[in-house]
Amino acid sequence: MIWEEKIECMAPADLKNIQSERLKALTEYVYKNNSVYRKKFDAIGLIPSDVKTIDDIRKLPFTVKDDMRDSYPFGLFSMPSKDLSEIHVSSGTTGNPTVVGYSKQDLKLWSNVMARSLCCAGALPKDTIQIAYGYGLFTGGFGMHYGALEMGLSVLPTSSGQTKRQLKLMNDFKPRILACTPSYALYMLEDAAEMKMDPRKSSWEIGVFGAEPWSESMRHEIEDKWNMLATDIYGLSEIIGPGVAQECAYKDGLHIFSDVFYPEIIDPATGEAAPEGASGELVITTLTKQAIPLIRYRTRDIVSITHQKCICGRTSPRISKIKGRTDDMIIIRGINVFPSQIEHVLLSVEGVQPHYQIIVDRKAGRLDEIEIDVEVDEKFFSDEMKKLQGIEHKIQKELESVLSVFAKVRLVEPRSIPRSEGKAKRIIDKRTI
Ligand code: DLL
Repeated sequence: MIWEEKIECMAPADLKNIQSERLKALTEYVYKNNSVYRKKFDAIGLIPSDVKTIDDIRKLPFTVKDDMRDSYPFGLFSMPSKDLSEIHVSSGTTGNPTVVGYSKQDLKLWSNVMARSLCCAGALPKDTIQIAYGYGLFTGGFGMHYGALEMGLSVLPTSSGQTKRQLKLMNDFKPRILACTPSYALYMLEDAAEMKMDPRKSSWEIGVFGAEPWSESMRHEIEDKWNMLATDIYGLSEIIGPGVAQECAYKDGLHIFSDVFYPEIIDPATGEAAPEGASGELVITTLTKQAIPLIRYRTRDIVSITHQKCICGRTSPRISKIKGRTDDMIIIRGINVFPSQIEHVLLSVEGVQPHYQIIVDRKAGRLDEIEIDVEVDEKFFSDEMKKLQGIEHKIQKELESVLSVFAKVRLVEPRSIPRSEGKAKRIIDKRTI
């Protein structure tokens, strides 16, 4: 089933017409209603009538996270705050948080794109969905909730945490869909084992997992252990929350809803368009949002894109799984290292668990060092020391050939790495630079 078949399967030329009309209206709207954008346009001598088609988007300036933070709390709003229906705030590590405001129409848009997403994952009206993303200022819980209601699903809003209760409710109400972070889906396996439940017999058939990076190996682990289809959902608070892009059952890229969230892939260093298929930074323009529309927002997420029609029938462009972030990339002795590369190597080794932490440090007068703590199966700990060391060496060698930099690996006991009910914290950077 395709929720907005007319739009999601539209001929590319028709889609382009819609995008062009929307971009023209958006440019006029922000110029009229937002002083930050007006100043940015004036600074480069751009007037709204310079924008005639979607291809003119390249004439417009980028928007970055600091534009949002610097104008905290209301600067990027294009409508009076008294007219808002809902406000979410994303936690930042430094400075002001990022505010996201929704008008009534924006909430309708959010419900619509989330209904498209859930449908794309394989949900059907009348299914029950267990929403184990956090409800609150984080956009995960509410976004899923609105989309589920729009689609006619029945919602079990468990939010995150209280894992044993999650599992009991799953057993009692038999939801077919599970929505949570992929790391929480793995974490719940441990409680299932303690409760002597067979996870392969769970009622969940489809997972809608996102909000954090996860590799194909992690997907296989979840699909195999829970006996379910694990689909990837992408989104970010600044744009709307979850519901920007979603995988269908073919799992060959995430369909991005480009009639409302126009994607570009750029070279993060130069800002120039990357060629089709090449990896680069995802830049999104919200074509129809009212409260805080964003023009050419630099997400810092690294993806590639294809415009080929999908076997499922959708013509919408598809982005790859998120390959990393321009700011998550760790630079070790001048070499760019992405946590996703490390995860891929770790999970290709038998007996290694998808629970790990990457610790980066720089001792005085020494070069940067990476140490990776990773959990292994219980049975390895009963083995002799020599065998453990053998596995450590094997992983180290493999990592060195992939990363071109040495990373020390430490196998640690099951359950010794802190778990997260939301987004997992994979990197601890102790360097003071
Ligand atoms: O994480 C929204 C969301 C909620 C998406 C539930 C999916 C499911 P933020 O907290 O603002 O919003 O974080 C956004 O998380 O820029 C990515 O770096 C990362 N991210 C989100 N989805 C994925 C994904 C929500 N599927 C930031 N794969 C984004 C990898 C993801 N990274």
